[in-house]
Formats: sequence, structure tokens, C-alpha cells
Amino acid sequence: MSTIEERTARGVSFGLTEEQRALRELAHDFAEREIRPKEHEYDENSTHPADVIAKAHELGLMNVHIPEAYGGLELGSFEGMLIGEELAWGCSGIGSAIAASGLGHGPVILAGTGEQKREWLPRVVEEGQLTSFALTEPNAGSDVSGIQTTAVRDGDDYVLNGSKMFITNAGYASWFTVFASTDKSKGHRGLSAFIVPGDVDGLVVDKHLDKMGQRSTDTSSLSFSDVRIPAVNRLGEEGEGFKIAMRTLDFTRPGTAIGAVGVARAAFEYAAQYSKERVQFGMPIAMNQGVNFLIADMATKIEAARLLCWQAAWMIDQGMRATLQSSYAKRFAADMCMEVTTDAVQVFGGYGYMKEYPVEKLMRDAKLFQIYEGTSQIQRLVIARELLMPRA
Ligand code: COS
Repeated sequence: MSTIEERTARGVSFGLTEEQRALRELAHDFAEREIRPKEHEYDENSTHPADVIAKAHELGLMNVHIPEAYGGLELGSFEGMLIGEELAWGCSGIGSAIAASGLGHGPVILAGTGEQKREWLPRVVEEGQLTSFALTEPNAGSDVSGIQTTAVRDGDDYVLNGSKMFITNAGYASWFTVFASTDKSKGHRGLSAFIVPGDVDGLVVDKHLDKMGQRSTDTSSLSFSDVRIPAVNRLGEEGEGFKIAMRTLDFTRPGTAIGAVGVARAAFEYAAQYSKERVQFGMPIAMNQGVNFLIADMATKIEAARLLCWQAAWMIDQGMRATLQSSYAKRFAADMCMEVTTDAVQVFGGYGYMKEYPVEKLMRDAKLFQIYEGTSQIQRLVIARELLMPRA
């Protein structure tokens, strides 16, 4: 038998260090004080939470993976889990607005040259610039290789034409990572990634989209008409865009999955509390097995999803390839969140269906986890391929 210390030294431990506990507490207090009081108003009006984002930036709760060399905190993926769960527990619309900037500049951290990192990352740290990940198009969602936006080389520049859809924070981003085709005949091997400043001529944020849930995250469509950017803004070589996108998503999917855990936990807490207060047939409904088994299942699923997220994050922090584990986490946590929030509405009965009670919003917010950053079906596709036809 090994001692706890020995097991920890080998790298298997569910305990948090003092610093990790303090970080989680900081994020939780922030969610309670700054996010929860605004979540309903911002959801109702679909307000971009600029004030909350500014405070999160000030406290060091966003853009946390930027390396120290560029002014960042260089926190691990695991630390991102601790923050992400709490912010989404506060409100996943506001939490996503904060987290999505990490997706926007993730490709620069992963694939940028030293010069590109020096140019673009310190602005995020010092000025709190928001960044945005422009991959999806009206006709290319799950099928990334079907991207139709083009980038044509013209001397020392590229000229971009096309459109993007469902782009998070697009209306407020200072710059974008944009994926475009530099050679349509090559399919996914013809895609390339570019850093595109938000104020460049020909780039238009077309429309703020009116969503069912996570309404305080801005989601907009974009169009590019002869947008000219210098060739030095290309990330990686021509044709490497698809792999840059996939590697970015491998890193960010556990971060999205942990948001689902935060939402489910909020729903569970409301439902558990309500089940102890609501009296029917002369006793709290929590005394009914039909209800308390629901509560037990909700809690169990939340724990399981968190562990999958932590596992994927731990692997990423060890420098291991975590495509399979990221998709396990994203698939399970997103579907779990939909189930748990639906059950929370059930525990509240008729009241749960009313906007006046908190679980209605959580159920709307939950749905998006099954769609963005790869649908639950795409996660299953990745899982099946990784298990049955593993890449070298
Ligand atoms: N890391 C590195 N390389 C990867 C990779 C990964 N995670 N996944 C795939 N690749 C490589 C493959 O090895 C293959 O390489 P070669 O060109 O050398 O053969 C190439 O990329 C193409 O891979 P694949 O054949 O699997 O591509 P598909 O077109 O079948 O698409 C899916 C793969 C469906 C998984 C991909 O398009 C996807 O993730 N879609 C969902 C997109 C998404 O999440 N959108 C949300 C936008 S952000 S809100």
C-alpha cells in the first residue's frame, strides 16, 4: 500500500493545493458578488457584460493561459478548470463571454512565432483586449474542411473574402483568429489561420444574433470584403489551419465542458434546496424517493463530469495528446448538463417553468453546451475515431 504522499508524488491526486483552493475561492466570490447579481438582467436584455469582463481581467480571472514571457499568468489547463466552473456557476452567458477570449488567442499561443506572440499577446494582458475565434461559417459548422472564406496571396499581403457565423464576442473583439482557404483544391489541407485586426477595412460585424440561452455572450455574424492583412499575420504555414483549429479545440473543449459542470451544479443546488422546502402531501418533497433519487443522480453525474474535465486538463498539463479525453469530457458534461437542468426544472414543477425561478434560465443555457465547440454528435465521432481508428 502506498501513502497519500507517495500517490500524490506519482501524479494521482484529487486534492487541491493551497494555491488552487485560493484560486477557486477567488473565482467563486467573484461569481457570487459580480456575476449573480447581473445574470438575469443581462440575460433578459442580451447585454454584453463589459463591466464584469473588465473586473475579471483586473482580478486575473481571464486569459490565464498566456505565458509569463508575454505578461500572462501562464496557469495550467487544470487551474482553468477551477476558474471556469465557478464563473459558469455564476452565469454561463457571462462566463462564456469571459472564456471565449481564450479561444480567440489560443491559436497564437499554440502556433504563433515568437514575434507574433510578442506583437499580439501583451495587448490582451495589458489592455484587456478581447479576441475572437472565427472558424464557423453559414455553410460550414461541424464540417470544418468545408470552409468557403478565401485568403488569396497578393505580394506581402493576403486578401480575405467570405463570411463567418455564430462568432462569440465578435462585436467586441479587438482582433480575430480567422480560418480561411488558401487552396480550395486541397480541402482541409488548404486551410490557413490568420490574425485579423478588428478595425481593418472591409471587415464588418453584421448582426448580433438573438439566442435562446447564454444570452449575455455576444454571438454575431461577420463578413470579409477584400480584407487585406499582411502575410506576417499568418499562423503556421499555409495549409496548417485545420490542424491549428483542431489542436486549439483539444485544449479548449475541457474548458467549455467545465462550464457545463458549473451550470449543472447551480441547478442541482437550487433543486436540492427547493426539495427540502416544498411541502406536498404533508412532507417536504425531498422525502419522496421519486425526488431524492433524482437529486442523487444529478449529484453523481456532476461529479463524474468534473472528473472527466479534470482528467483531460491534467493530461494537457502533462503535455500529453488529449483529443479523446477532451471529447469524453465535452460530450459527457454537455449532455449531463442538459439532463440535470431538465431534472431541476422537474423538481420545481410548475414553478420551474416560470421565468421568475432560476432553473428555467439554466435549462436554456445548458442547451448551447451540446452545440458549440463541436456538437455532442461531433464529440462522439471524435471518440469513435480515436478508439477505433487511432492516429499515430
Ligand atoms: N489534432 C491534430 N490533428 C488533427 C486532429 C487533432 N485533434 N484532428 C484531426 N487532425 C488531423 C488528422 O490527422 C488529419 O490529418 P492529415 O491531413 O494529415 O490526414 C486531418 O486533421 C483531418 O482530420 P479528419 O480526417 O479527422 O477531418 P474531418 O474533416 O473528418 O473532420 C472533425 C474532423 C469532424 C472532428 C472536425 O471537423 C471537427 O472538430 N468539427 C467540429 C468543429 C467545431 O468544433 N466547431 C465549433 C467551432 S468553435 S465554437
